[in-house]
Order: sequence, then structure tokens, then C-alpha cells
Amino acid sequence: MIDFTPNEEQKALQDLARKFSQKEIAPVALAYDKEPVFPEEIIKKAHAAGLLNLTCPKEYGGQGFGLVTSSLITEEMNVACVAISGMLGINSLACGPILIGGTEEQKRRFLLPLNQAGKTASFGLTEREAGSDAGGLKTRAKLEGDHYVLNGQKCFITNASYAALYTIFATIDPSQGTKGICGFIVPRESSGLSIGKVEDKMGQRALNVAEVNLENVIVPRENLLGKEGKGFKIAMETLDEGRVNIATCGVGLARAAFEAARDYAKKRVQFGKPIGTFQALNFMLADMAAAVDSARLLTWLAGSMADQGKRFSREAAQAKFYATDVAMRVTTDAVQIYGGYGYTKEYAVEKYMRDAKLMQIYEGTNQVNRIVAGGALMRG
Ligand code: COS
Repeated sequence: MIDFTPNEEQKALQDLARKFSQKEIAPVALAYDKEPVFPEEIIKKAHAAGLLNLTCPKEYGGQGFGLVTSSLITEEMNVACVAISGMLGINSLACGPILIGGTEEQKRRFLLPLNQAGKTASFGLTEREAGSDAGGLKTRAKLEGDHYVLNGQKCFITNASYAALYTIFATIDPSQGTKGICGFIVPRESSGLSIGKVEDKMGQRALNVAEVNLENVIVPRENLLGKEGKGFKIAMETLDEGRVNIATCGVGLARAAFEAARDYAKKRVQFGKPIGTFQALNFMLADMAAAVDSARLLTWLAGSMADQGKRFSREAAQAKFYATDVAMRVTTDAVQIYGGYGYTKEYAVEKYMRDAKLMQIYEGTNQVNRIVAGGALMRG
């Protein structure tokens, strides 16, 4: 029997997340969009409410939830604001490499204090010349005695300005391609690490995205994740989970846009009738609702495979590209249903549409995610 009904614990968590996000996030979402600042107070409150580090095991200071439960919670947060929720959820991506490739000692030493203090981290893979082609990264790591020396630059790094630690990917030998890549835990206070340009973005404006400069950064040998050359696989496995999270963000955002458009279409009267009763718009709303529901089901499928310990790269990739394409389409349709008002800053739907665009680009463009899903189909 297949049951899509959340259990009692999941319902309580969903309810907690809904109440939290409607009280703490939704009222300030537009203000943060206008004037982006680090949502420190919201992070503190989310930490106190048990809404941070959802999938990190309890022994390392997380909540120990599976990906499906995490998705139920995260959807509620993203209905309120994807950018602020992105800042709250960043540790699942940033700390993923430590959970996947780290030793017990590394997990206790780095994750426990970070999570207990409610601090945030960053995931450093992307570079100017290595975006979709992550295996072509140029940041160098050179072993010198008991430490590595890192040199290079990372770009488009979420939460870079505020992270307490970074998981950084660098190569010990570019001629080895993906097999030369290593993952490192780099604390913020490491000398030679500095933050470069902060991006001024079209949407998701409260999501801090910046460059990280690495100039002769000394990283102790014990901060290497796994063995030398295993970094690329660690990064890819981290992105599998990250893509389920982004799919969830897409579902949350699409739901917010659909609900706003539906409510508006019930109230807005033209030609003597609510506009939602005209078939042209009524069919649009029906398509939007079906798209949100189907994106959610694909996301839960990927999450449930992960929770069962199965390989879920294909399902994660297809959920990511599908749900975020849905978010783009549904937010665009929401603006259309609002008409001229939808294009103004008076209503949230114009923010939704700007926020949606980034989702089709980050954690692997939707074209790259189709490569991942399509490749798996041909192999499998
Ligand atoms: N899990 C485990 N291993 C994986 C994996 C995964 N999800 N994906 C790839 N690998 C392994 C492959 O099996 C291969 O191993 P072997 O060499 O032992 O056979 C190795 O990693 C290299 O894989 P591949 O040949 O597919 O690498 P490519 O250089 O062709 O890159 C893509 C593949 C394009 C999928 C990858 O570079 C990618 O995901 N790019 C986008 C990066 C991204 O999402 N950036 C966003 C950063 S956060 S905003």
C-alpha cells in the first residue's frame, strides 16, 4: 500500500514549520528582498525551534530526520520565502561533504560545535571557469609536510560572507581530472581566506552569494575529507541530497504562487464575475495545482529512495529540474493572473517570479540535471 499521508510526528513538524515561517519569515520577506541583510535573528529562532540542520544526525547536533520529513518541513519554510529559507537550510549542503566523507573525529570536531551554536557554513565547489564542469576546477591543493596549501578562487558561494566554516574542493593534480579533486574542511579564521565580491542578484536577494579567495591557506592534513582524489564523488553525493532540497524549495515557491493566484482569482471581479470562474484562467489554475502536486510527488520519491539507502542520483536530478521548472512556470502564470498588478512590487508574485529563476540555475543548471538523469537512463 502506498500512502502519501504524513504520520502524526510529521504533521506536527509541518505545523511547527508552517507557524514558524508565517510568524517569523513571511512578514519580513519583502523587506529582506529590498534590503538584504543576514537573517541572524531568524536563524537563532529557527535553531531554538529545532528547525535547523534537519537531516544531520542527532549525535552531531542535528535533528536526525530523513529526507522526506525534512522535505515536509522545508516546503512550509519556502512558501514564506525561498531566500531566507535558503540561508536557514544552507548547512545541509555545506556540511554534507563532512557527513558523507568525514571521519567520526571530523564530524564530532566540526559539526557538533557548529550545530550546537546554530552557526552556518558554506559549500565551495564552483569557480569562474568551472560551473557546470565542476570537474574542471582549478583551485590547487599542495601537500607540504603535515598540511596542504590551498590557492584559488571560488565564486557564487552561498552564505560565503557569514560562514563559520567552508567545505572546499581543490585539485592536487589537474591532469587527473575528477580523480585529482579533494575535499577539505576550512575554518573561517584560516589565514589567507577572504571574501570577495558579493553578488547583486535579480532574485533571492536575501540569499548571500559571494566569492571566496584562497591565498596560501594552510589546511591541516587531518582536515582532508576521505582519501586524496575522492573529493569529486563526495561533492556529487552531496549534490544528490542538495537537489532534493532544491526540488522542495521549488515546490514551496510554486505552492505560494499558486495559492496567491487562486485567492486573487476568487476575489478579482471583471465582467461581473470572479476572474477564476472564466475557463481561460480556471484551466490555468487547474494546471498550476496539478504541477505543484506532481512536483511534490517526484520530490518525495527521491527523498524516500534516499531514506531507504538506495542510490537516488537520477530521482534527485529529475525532481530538481522538474520542480524548479514548475516553480518558474507557476510563478510566471501567477503574475499573468494578477495582470498589471502582478508586475508591480505591490504584490509578492513579482518576487516569486524573480526568485524562481535562480532555482533553474543553481545546484546544477536544469540542463546539467537532465544530463545526470538522462545518463542514468542510458546506463540503467
Ligand atoms: N554519486 C557518486 N558518484 C558520482 C556521482 C554521484 N551522484 N556523479 C558522478 N559520480 C562519479 C562517477 O561515477 C565517476 O566515477 P568513476 O570515474 O569512478 O567512474 C566520477 O564521479 C566522474 O563522473 P562523471 O564522469 O560523470 O563526471 P563529469 O566531469 O562528466 O561531470 C556532471 C558530471 C556534469 C554531472 C557534474 O560535473 C555536475 O554535476 N556538474 C554541476 C555541478 C553543480 O551542480 N554545481 C552546483 C554547485 S552548488 S550551487
